[in-house]
Amino acid sequence: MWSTQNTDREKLLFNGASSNTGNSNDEGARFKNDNQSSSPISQREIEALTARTYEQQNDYSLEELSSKLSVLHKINVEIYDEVNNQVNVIDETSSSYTSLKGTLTGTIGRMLETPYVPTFPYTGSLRALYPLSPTRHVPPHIKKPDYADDLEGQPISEIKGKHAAIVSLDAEDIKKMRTVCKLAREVLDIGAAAVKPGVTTDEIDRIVHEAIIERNSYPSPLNYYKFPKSVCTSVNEVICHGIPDRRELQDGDIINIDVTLYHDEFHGDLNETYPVGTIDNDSQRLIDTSKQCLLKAIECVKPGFLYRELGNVIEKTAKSNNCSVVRTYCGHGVHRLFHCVPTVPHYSKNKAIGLMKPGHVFTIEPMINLGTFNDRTWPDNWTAVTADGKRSAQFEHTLLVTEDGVEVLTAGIGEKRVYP
Ligand SMILES: [Co+2]
Repeated sequence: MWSTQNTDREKLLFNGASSNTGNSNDEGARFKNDNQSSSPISQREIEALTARTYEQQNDYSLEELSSKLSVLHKINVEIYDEVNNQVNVIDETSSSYTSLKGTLTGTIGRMLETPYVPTFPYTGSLRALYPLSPTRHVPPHIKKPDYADDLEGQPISEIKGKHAAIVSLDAEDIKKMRTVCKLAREVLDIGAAAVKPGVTTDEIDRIVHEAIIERNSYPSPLNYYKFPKSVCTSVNEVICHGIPDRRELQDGDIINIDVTLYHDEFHGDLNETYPVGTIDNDSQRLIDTSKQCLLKAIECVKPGFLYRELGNVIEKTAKSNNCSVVRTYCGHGVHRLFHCVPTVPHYSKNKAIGLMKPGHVFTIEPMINLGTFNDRTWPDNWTAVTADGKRSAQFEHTLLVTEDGVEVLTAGIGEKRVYP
């Protein structure tokens, strides 16, 4: 699930700490929240809240901030308490309008970063539902990859090794890959069991996160280039990299859950797409086709096969089912690094480099669309959606090239594990 485009992750997000505007005539003005009604919040209220935060964060009046805070309370009492505690630590005598406003604006900004932007040309009917839940805790005994505590979430080892050759793992490394991939499969199955109408994607994130921690592992997506959650949940027209949020799954949705975890220095990566309740025929055809695309590609894997040939097999399968193949996101090497060489495009006539050799470990993860192959990215800088708003589905396995074929390291119960 890595982009072939070298996108600079622009600073779209609001940095709450920089607020220093506003006049300070209202010396001593004190925030009061006397509207703590527990009436349900409307989507319109959320939209008003998040839109303004995104575009005009520095122009709030104190009254506006107060009313926002009361909305926050309705959304999430836990977040509200966090904000309110910050307000309360400002000393009465020293709390100028400016500092109070700065605190409120900054905190609300952080709570609502990665916003829903009403002016953005959304391609389908799906919208993010913010604010996200607070960042989940990783206990100190869990061994983390290098980006986990980096301010920008940069995987330094990956960036350094960007142009390295494809490595062949030795017997000891392969043993560790088998272990981490088995754990990743267990976690995906646990996450999948929670899929039903009414469950939020954030709840799936919680379940996946806790299952990973229980297995003494780190959730690889968490803080990877600042990704805010522990798993990717991609619903309907989302191709990949969907961020778990407060939206409830609806009967008729499809959802892809992409789990990667890090255990004993290695990453294991897999994903699957699931129906939510009863889905329409086109959605079922899409899911079946993407799974078939992955299986047809796996059948090809053996020493001497060219990585670039996989795309021909996948695109032929997709086209024969009247579907298209996403070009922006590719499979990838995975072992000590989350994403590394080889790059594995899923479309035909690609120019990927490399020949398969025993000990290579990589993913195949075709993203298949009902309509156009073109993609767009939401203003959160992560969520990739289809350009026409039609649905997309995906399946992924982590694979080991053996002496005469392939071992599917992330195979599930009842799935073929060793080829030929
Ligand atoms: Co992947």
